[in-house]
Amino acid sequence: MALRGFQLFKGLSRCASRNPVIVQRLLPASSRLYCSANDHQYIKVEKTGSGNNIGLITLNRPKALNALCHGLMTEVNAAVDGFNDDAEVGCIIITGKGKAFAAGADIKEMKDQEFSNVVKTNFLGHWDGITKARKPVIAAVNGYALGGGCELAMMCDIIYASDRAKFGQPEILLGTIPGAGGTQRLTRAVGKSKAMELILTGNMITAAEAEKIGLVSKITSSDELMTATMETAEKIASQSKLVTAMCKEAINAAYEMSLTEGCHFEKRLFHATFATHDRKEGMTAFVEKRPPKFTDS
Ligand code: DAK
Repeated sequence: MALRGFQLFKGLSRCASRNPVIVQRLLPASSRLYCSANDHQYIKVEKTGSGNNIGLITLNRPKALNALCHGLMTEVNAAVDGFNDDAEVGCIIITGKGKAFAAGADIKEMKDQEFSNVVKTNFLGHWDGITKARKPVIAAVNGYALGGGCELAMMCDIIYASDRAKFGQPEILLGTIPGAGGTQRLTRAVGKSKAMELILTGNMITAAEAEKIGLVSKITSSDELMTATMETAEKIASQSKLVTAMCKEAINAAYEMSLTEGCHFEKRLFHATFATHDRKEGMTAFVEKRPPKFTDS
C-alpha cells in the first residue's frame, strides 16, 4: 500500500507542472497548495494567521492589473477547494498584488470569441467557485475592482477596501453587460437606482462612496488594509467552524428565500446548533466565565 501511494505521488509530481489544478484535486487536503504555492502561475496561495488558520489567495498578475484570465480563475477555484477541505482554515482572504484587486475578466482573452463558441463551451462558466466556499471569504480590495473584479469581490462574504480602491462595472463601455452576477449582486447590495447608475454609465466610484452605499463594510489606508482584514479573519476563524458555516448558510439563504421561508430555515439551523458540542461549550463557557474552547464538532 505504502509503495503504491509513493508511486502515485511520484506520478502526480511528474505531471504537476503540466496540470497543477488536477493534481491539487487528487492530492489529500493536507498535502495540497502550501508546499506548492510557487507552482501557481497567476496567484499566490498561503496559509497564515496565528494557527495557520487563514487561507490567503493573492491575485498575482500585477502587470495586467490582475485581469482574471481563464487560468487564474481555475487556480482560484482550486485554492478555494483546498481551503474548504483544510480543517485548520477558518477564513479565506482574497486580495490583489499591485495597484489592482482585479481590473476584470481578461479582455484580450475575450476579444475574438464568437457567440457559437461561448455558448458551446459555456465560456467563463467556471467563475462561481468562490460562491461555493463553505468558509467565510473576505475580499481585501487594494485598488481597481472593475467588471469581473467587482463581481469577484461581491461573490465574497465581506468586502474591506483601501482608500485607494475604485469600484465599477464598466462592461457597457465595451459593448457588453456584466456576466458574473453584477446586475444581480450589485442591485441587491446597493439598490436599483445606484446599480442602474453604475452599470448604465460604467462610472467608477471611490472606496468612500462604495462604503456609503453599502457595498463595502470597512475602509482603511492601504498600509492598514491587510492588518485590518487579518484581524477580522482571525476573529472569524477563532469561532466554531461548524457553527460559522451554518451562519453563512443562513445569511446566504436571505438572497434566495422569502422572509417567512428564510426565518423558518434560520430557526431550524438554530435548533440544529443544539446537536453540536460547540453550542454546549459556548454557553457553558459563558456561565463559567471563561473563554470557550471550540472543537468544530
Ligand atoms: N483585461 C486584460 N488586460 C487588462 C485589463 C483587462 N480587464 N485591464 C487592464 N489590462 C492591462 C492593460 O491592457 C495593460 O496591459 P499592457 O498594455 O501593458 O500590455 C495593463 O493591464 C495596464 O493597464 P492600463 O495601461 O490600462 O492601466 P491604466 O492605469 O492606464 O488604467 C484601468 C487602469 C483599470 C482604468 C484600465 O486598465 C481599464 O479600464 N481596464 C479595463 C477595465 C474593464 O473594462 N473591466 C471589465 C472587463 S469585462 C462572466 C464572468 C466575468 C465577466 C463576464 C462574464 N461569466 C461568468 C459569464 C467579466 C467581464 C469583464 O470583467
